[in-house]
Amino acid sequence: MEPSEAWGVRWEMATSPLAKRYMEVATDKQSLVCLAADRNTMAGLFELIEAVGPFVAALKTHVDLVDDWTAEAWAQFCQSAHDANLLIFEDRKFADIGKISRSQMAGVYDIRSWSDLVTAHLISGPDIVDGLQAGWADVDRNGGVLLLAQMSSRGNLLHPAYTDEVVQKGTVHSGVFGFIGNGSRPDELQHLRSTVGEEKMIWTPGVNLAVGDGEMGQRYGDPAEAVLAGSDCIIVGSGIHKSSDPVASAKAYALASWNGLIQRNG
Ligand code: 5BU
Repeated sequence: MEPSEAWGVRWEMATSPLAKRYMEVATDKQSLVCLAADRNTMAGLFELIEAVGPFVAALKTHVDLVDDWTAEAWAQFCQSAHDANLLIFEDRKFADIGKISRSQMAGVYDIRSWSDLVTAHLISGPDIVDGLQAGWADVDRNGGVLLLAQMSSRGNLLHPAYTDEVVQKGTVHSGVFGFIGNGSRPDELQHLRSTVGEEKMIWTPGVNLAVGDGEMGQRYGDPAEAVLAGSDCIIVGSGIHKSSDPVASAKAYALASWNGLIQRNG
């Protein structure tokens, strides 16, 4: 199937080359799954990406939770992600003023040099997006920002009026790739999609085939329902990396997400 057929209006309206790249890979693999690779050792990460890389469309990292992190091992890990044709998304949740966020793209982890996407809160104002874009520009790379419009965790403070303002400011900024939405609540997602419009991506954590409450306030909704409600990518962590059979789980999430997309555009 061609991406234009699978994605319909989202493909037509997308202006971001990164979004088009993601939709192409997702169509090739018939998977709208972003793997949240939350393992604490480099060996665990390598094992995971080698097993499930073919069944996911993007890789989400938390570079600062790895116990035995080294720059060399990380570069190799990023190479494995490229080999599997994955965009690399560092879920850093930047929140500082623009110039400091720019500097935080460098530092020990040098996020600007290997990430294609990063998350940011808009709590400090819209200049954070320019700061992050300047970070990529400093190393002659392009990237996209996913703004947290909603979160999946219980009791979070991203209230509807805040969400609407994030969307208002984010939809008009070319450095914004899209928004993080709450995958656990299809009604919230539907509202988010109606305010975002058709151009920008909405990616959603808080999805699991076992719907309900997760650890420490995490909430889970059904992956296909999230896509039907307007999500373009389901972010799945423990549903895959803690599964007794990560490959079978990755395939199951891929199938659910792909069916959701076909149904959405059907
Ligand atoms: P899980 O194991 O599928 O619950 O992992 C979810 C991942 O998504 C994890 O890496 C979180 O940091 C990330 N996440 C989230 O769960 N909820 C949010 O609102 C945001 C990110 Br933003």
